[in-house]
Amino acid sequence: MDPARKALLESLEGKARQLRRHVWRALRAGGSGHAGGSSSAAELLVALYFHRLRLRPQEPDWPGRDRFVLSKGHANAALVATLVLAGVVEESVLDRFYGFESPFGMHPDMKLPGIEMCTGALGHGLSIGVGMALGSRLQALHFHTFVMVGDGELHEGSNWEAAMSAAHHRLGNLTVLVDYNRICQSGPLAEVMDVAPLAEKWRAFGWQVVEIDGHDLAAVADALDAVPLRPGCPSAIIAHTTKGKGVSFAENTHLWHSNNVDEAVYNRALVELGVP
Ligand SMILES: Cc1ncc(C[n+]2csc(CCOP(=O)(O)OP(=O)(O)O)c2C)c(N)n1
Repeated sequence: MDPARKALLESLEGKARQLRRHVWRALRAGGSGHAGGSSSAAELLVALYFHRLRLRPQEPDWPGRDRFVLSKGHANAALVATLVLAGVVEESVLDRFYGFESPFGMHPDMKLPGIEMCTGALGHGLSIGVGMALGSRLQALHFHTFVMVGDGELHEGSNWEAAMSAAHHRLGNLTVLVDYNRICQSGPLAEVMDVAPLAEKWRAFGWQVVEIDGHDLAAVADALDAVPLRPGCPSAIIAHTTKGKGVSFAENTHLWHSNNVDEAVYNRALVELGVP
């Protein structure tokens, strides 16, 4: 492998590990939180922020920056952990998760620098992303918009209205990342309400699709490098992931969609994530 690529992947791997440690630290501070969907998104987020997005960490409002909307807003701990790693947000905010008057709560809050949109009511981020992508075109700013959605979130019909309009407007500057961990809040999607076949659905809505292992950083970086997958066409990266990835007792179960985290649980998680 090209040495520069190898160095990039090693650096991203370290950041993904650190991101997960930050997430659990925040959850410990808040006493609870969404470990499952925060952990499944770790590699997607670090590859996005430290490989693909054009950002100026010291100038978070730079008009030409690429936009990222975390539509599955309950994974905010992972987004804020990423912004801490990027130097956009102070690390001390991690210890104020759910704190009184803290800008760091369960869902993204634009009071924090680097947060593009307040989300959390599922099903809205992709419509917002369509608006941003249209705005980029109308203002000739040439930025790319990325939106991350959960697979359970795709139960919301508004996603499919947004998908239809993105294809209609030929938004080649819009990419959706689907965190396809196959588990929603109340159980496996196959039992609750399946979204499969997912790639076919996005294609039917006029999107160009690539499917990857969402924990394989090389695959994630390659997919991000490849978008737009076709000019004039919105892109969907369907990332197969594991809910709760990295901490065995939280993996592959809806019980860790959101759960309480006390000192003992936190210490068990840290043993698996590696103490820094
Ligand atoms: C409109 C709306 N309905 C319900 C909820 C409650 N809720 C929060 S997370 C979640 C499940 C989301 O599942 P998924 O998208 O698969 O999340 P992930 O596994 O990626 O964490 C639900 C129903 C919400 N936030 N918004």
